[in-house]
Amino acid sequence: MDDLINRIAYCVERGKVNLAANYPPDLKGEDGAEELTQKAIDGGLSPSDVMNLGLVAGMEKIGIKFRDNKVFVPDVLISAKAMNAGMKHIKPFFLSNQLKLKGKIVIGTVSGDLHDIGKNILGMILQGGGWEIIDLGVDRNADNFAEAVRTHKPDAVGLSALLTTTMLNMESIINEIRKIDPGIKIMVGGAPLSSGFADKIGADHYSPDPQGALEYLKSIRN
Ligand code: B12
Repeated sequence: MDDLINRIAYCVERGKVNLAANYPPDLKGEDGAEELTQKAIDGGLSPSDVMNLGLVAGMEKIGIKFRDNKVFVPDVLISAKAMNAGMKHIKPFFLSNQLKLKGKIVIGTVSGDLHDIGKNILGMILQGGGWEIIDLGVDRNADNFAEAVRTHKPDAVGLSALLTTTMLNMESIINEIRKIDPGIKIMVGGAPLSSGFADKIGADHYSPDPQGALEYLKSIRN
């Protein structure tokens, strides 16, 4: 059964969604994350092991490779698709409260900015790490973030900006969020940012990639 869990992790890492998927070519005709997860659950494995040691572990591996520039955006997208295919069989256990996620993260791209590819990858990697993601989308202003924090009471917020002009909107968004929850952890990221800028605007964490955010979240959980 350990072997089954390792194969699930491998399918997520390689982006093997299901039996019908022709990608990756060397796994053509074999079960993917979807069938293997179903088999693991049907075989009596704990949904939490299947999720954490299989699906999440596979996603963590791809996140590390992405951080190290060993794989690229399409690889992360196909891995996330494989993970979601497996998650379909795990979700009923969340609904019946047998499984708990690590916590809730609100993410969004800040006002004036329509870039969402990096923010979406952030969401996939954090979701792959076992966190519930509330994605506000793009061009979200201080009121939008504050409202989401009031409604969802997340553990942390992730702000993304890709333009040197829109990154300047982050500070007022952070200030507005802190009026609702002064202790909330706020992570910022996006190509033009730096840790110096993050410090200056009062963010708790900056990392150039989603894996850094995942590790930061692990550290605040422990
Ligand atoms: C794709 C793209 C677009 C697409 C966006 C499509 C979409 N759905 O996102 C479109 C065509 C819409 C677009 C529009 C514009 N763009 Co544009 N765009 C890009 C481009 C080519 C790629 C960005 C991207 O997706 N990168 C890939 C992702 C994976 O990387 P990423 O976003 O950096 O995210 C990673 C990290 O930064 C990090 N991350 C991101 N967010 C967060 C958040 C947290 C909390 C954490 C921890 C990590 C994190 O994790 C991600 C994964 O590693 C870049 C150039 C480039 N090569 O970067 C220009 C670029 C960003 N665009 C630029 C510009 C100028 C524009 C426009 C103003 C162009 C115009 N004149 O209309 C408009 C602005 C529209 C708007 N209001 O937002 C400039 C910005 C220059 C600047 N210094 O501000 C760039 C750099 C191009 C250039 N060299 O001039 N763009």
